Amino acid sequence: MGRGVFITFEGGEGAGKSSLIEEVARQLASDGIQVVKTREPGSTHLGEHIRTLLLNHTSQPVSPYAELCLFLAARAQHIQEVIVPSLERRKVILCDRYNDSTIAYQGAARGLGMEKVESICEFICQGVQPHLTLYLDIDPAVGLFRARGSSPEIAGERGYDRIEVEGLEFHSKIRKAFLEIHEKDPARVHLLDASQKKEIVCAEAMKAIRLLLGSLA
Ligand code: Z5A
Repeated sequence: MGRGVFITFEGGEGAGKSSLIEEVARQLASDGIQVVKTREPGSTHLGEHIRTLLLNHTSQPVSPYAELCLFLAARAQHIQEVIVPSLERRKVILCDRYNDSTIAYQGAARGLGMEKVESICEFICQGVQPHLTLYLDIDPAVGLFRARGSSPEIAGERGYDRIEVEGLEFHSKIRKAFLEIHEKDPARVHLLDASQKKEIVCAEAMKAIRLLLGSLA
């Protein structure tokens, strides 16, 4: 590997990204591979502040354009502080959400336009794109149930964050958008059936990752 490797994990809420990243990191580390686990929004001082602002359910309404700018500000800082230095140190970066989330959530579900948001993401990222994206595909009703054990329709009364609180229709738009992203670029975006048992999802993820690492060796 000349430089590091950048792998992103995408999917709707409760798809199992965080659990999968933990297990993939554990398996790669036991092979002696140096791994960096990171997430968006967050993982920098600025990014964690932005995360609090964005996901705080009690704050004032946020315009979809302001929301987009905040996610991208967190990303720009994350790229400069974490991703680029980790690539230079030849690490394998496992990143929970990146551009595809912005295209699906802000572009499709918030209605700002997938193509427009994609081109803004390209501008912000200055060529820093994942080598591989593992998209965990799941029926949103199943994902939401896993994440919170209840339907989104009653979530507002129970203190979920601003995005979690959105209804099933919103989360269905997100799944449709992720599927479109996968269909547009199947070489980068590898689809995993996230309704399967954790061990099976992880075995399929590791297969794709090992294939990538082998091709870059
Ligand atoms: N967002 C955005 O709008 N625009 C952007 O540009 C970016 C993000 C970058 C971040 O929230 C929010 O920001 C997110 C998108 C938006 N909002 N939503 N929704 P976050 O990081 O706090 O939330 P999340 O990414 O959605 O995480 P999550 O809900 O925790 O989902 P997950 O990481 O995919 O799932 P998990 O925590 O691994 O698993 C959830 C539960 O399911 C847990 O109990 C597991 O044990 C269980 N699980 C996991 N896998 C399985 C399998 N295979 N079978 C059975 N049960 C399982």
